[in-house]
Amino acid sequence: MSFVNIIKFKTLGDERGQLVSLESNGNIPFEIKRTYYIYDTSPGVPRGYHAHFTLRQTAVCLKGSCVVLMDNGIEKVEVTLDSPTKGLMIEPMQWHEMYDFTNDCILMVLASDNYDELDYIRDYDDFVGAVKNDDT
Ligand code: T46
Repeated sequence: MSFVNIIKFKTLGDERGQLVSLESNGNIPFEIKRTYYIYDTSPGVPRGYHAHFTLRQTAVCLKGSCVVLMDNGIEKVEVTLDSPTKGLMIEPMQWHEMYDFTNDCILMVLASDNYDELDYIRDYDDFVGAVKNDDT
């Protein structure tokens, strides 16, 4: 059993097409305070390379696909996001790297708080040190 949590969203489809509804404290397990999306990514250029101290996020690939490497300081898991019905939980103290974006990829992220650069751990050694300190 991996530490990675992927939420499968129910689709409300009919003959007109598909619809997915995302609700704070419903199928998204926190109050959504911010939404951002990543698109028009440069070929071969990875993103992320950080963890957050307190932020909770759900990443949904609305179009195309990308790969997210999730790392809790002990275990690393690669997750392919390739469906608007799949939400990857990025919890506090989970290092993440995003890569292999297809040209058409639109990666939407729902976040539990406003943007705050002080919530980022951008140095991998600092991250591993913080994970070890959490255990003691
Ligand atoms: C994350 C992954 C999945 C803002 O001003 N406001 C925002 O809400 C965000 C998300 C970013 N920014 C600024 C900060 C940087 O100057 O936009 C620039 C690009 O952000 P960053 O280099 O952090 O982008 P990614 O793709 O490496 O990481 C982003 C999120 O920042 C991060 O929280 O978990 O996506």
